[in-house]
Amino acid sequence: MLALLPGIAPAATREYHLTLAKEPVTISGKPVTKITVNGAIPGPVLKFTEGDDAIIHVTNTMNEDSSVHWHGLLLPGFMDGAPGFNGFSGIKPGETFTYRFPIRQAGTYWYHAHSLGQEQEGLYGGIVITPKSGEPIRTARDYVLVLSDFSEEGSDEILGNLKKSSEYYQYQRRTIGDFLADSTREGLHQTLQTTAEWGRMRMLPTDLADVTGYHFLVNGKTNAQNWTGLFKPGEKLRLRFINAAAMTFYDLRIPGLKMTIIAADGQPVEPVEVDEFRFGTAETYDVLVTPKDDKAYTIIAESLDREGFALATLAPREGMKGDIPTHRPRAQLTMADMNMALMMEDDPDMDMSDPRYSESGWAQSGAPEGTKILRYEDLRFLGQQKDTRAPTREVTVRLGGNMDRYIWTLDGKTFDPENAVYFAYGERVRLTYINETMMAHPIHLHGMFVQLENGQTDAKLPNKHTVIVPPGQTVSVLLTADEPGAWPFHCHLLYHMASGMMTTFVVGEKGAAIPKAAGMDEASHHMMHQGHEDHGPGFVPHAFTLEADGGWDNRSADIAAWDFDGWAGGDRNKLWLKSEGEVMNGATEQAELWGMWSRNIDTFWDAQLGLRQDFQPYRNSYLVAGLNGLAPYFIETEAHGFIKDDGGVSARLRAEYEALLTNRLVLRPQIEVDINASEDREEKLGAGLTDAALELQLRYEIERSFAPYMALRYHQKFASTADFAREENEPTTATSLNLGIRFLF
Ligand SMILES: [Cu+2]
Repeated sequence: MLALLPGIAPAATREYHLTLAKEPVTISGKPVTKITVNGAIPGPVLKFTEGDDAIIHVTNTMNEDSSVHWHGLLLPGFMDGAPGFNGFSGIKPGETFTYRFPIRQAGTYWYHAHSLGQEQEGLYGGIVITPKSGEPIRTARDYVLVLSDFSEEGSDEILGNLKKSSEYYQYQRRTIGDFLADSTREGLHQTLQTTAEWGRMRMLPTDLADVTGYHFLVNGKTNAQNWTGLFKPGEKLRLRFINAAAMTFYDLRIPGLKMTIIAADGQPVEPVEVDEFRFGTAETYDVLVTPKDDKAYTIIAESLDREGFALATLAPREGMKGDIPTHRPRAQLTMADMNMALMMEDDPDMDMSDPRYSESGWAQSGAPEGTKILRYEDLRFLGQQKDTRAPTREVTVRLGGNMDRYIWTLDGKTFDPENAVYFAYGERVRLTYINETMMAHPIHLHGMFVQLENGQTDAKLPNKHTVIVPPGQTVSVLLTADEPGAWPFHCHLLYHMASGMMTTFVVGEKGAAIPKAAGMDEASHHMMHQGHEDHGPGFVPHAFTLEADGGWDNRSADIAAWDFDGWAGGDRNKLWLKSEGEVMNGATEQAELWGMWSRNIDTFWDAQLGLRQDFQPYRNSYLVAGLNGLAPYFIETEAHGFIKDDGGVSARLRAEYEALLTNRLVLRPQIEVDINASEDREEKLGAGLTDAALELQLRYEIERSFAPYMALRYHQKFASTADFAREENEPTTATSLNLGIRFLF
């Protein structure tokens, strides 16, 4: 009977088999080993009809644990596919896991790995669900466009590099030249003031993307391979855009075509006509277009940092190509993008009437005047929201980060499976996201939609599974907590999540009291402790620099020197190793080795405790305690106190600054000062300031990991330390010029 009614499909069982494998692919031209789903990147588009029973068998042929998460789908927690949550512990090597869940919704969604960096490696694909009563909008053709960012580097390598330096991939930072250009344009005073403002906050105005070097793909195809969707002029097409990129925001447009947005994050919205929309990582948009001319139209998705395009074509015939765009200017963040509350805390006398506080740089897409760009405020739910209750409770989530260490936090904390936010079943809650960082974060909640408070009336608030929170801004959403389970809540930028920007939302069972953190019930405790080890990186992050050089001093002695410095360990606890020394005319003049335990105590600071062993000029052991971190104005600072084995007390301060002449040519002044509490006859050191060393290093970063440099060094002994030297007929000052190589590994 049902089958006879046009457009109504009977409930059915839809079964899919997905095979996950590691194999060589040559997407960018260079063969690299990546993860495929059924032999391809992306995996197949899974199609369902609302009301179907989905059965998806996922076979993991890789030699590491894996998982598939169904992004945006309403389903039982155990089927959500995030290891460590709801008792799901991932899919072991060689195993097949069968996901079974009823399809309770319609729209465009996607799936991806929720294990380490496997999503970036290729484990993603689209999901299209037809409404039970058929598509209400008839279109001649229906295309799925999965946008992604493909890297030849492995995801572990990318995360490792970001941990070494958050600027590892950034070659568009502000240089001395930019500063001079701004000074000429805006005046030195204002430019200095702006630069000082950024420096005090220890933030960069060019921080649009953490990772570069991507090839942007549409349905797995590069721009040269040009994915093409065919049409006959005058036909209405539905384009289902899925942003499956690991780290990329796009500005998306199709010059010559108006786009009518009919769904956001799979959920229907009242049609809104735009020329362009900003496309956050993990979001989806369904748009209608009606190309009228017999020509090729280019679909242009330009990455926010203007590093590249994901391009595709709509054409009446295969093999056609539309106009290829040139890059728009890169947006530059302004002080208006900074978190005002934080800034006021920092400087209560700040003049807020300054025009520099009013125009967001992040919002600038560089589109020509008159372009209609989708704003979140334009989104209106199609129909009426069922739950329009006012929230009875507010939960604030602060989005934080530390670019110096590449740690990302929610409420100041990195992911801890012991921590969760608890909700009673059916509770209506306002979630307020306060972005205290200079990056936009696409905040995603599993298992439930939130209603974005975008200024529309309660019944018209759009449903979202992923909400972009722009730099320095506050965004609020409403949540009806009606899906019991332990749901991941995280930033959908892959390396932000991997660096801590995740927590758990626990929704209690119907009729149960709101679970409390202290008295967490056994079930959710069990839910949260299954296999959470999956969330750490699969390697030990580390960053070591070795500078080794040789040269001549002012008495034409041959000098060689080394400086080895770095750490291995987690975000909180690190093992820090240091060694420096100097060889003059073949004899070791100075050599020391430090080993310290380093513990993060504040956003920008580590406390350190350990031992220092000197081998030359005197063999001595010291107990070391001190601080290491980033002071305001980006001054890398170290302060250590020493207690020698004979009880003598001394201290050393070191500060350095990096000025960019260009993005690869770096000038680094450095100062080091030694202080002794009392005279030390054995080491020929006086009390007070004993010596100071100044160094000016100019290096060229061919790569971050390999940089030749030139260093001019000046060393001076002071007061009675200088007297000791004079007694021994030794010089009290020394100057040297050295050439060397700096390695970062
Ligand atoms: Cu983020």
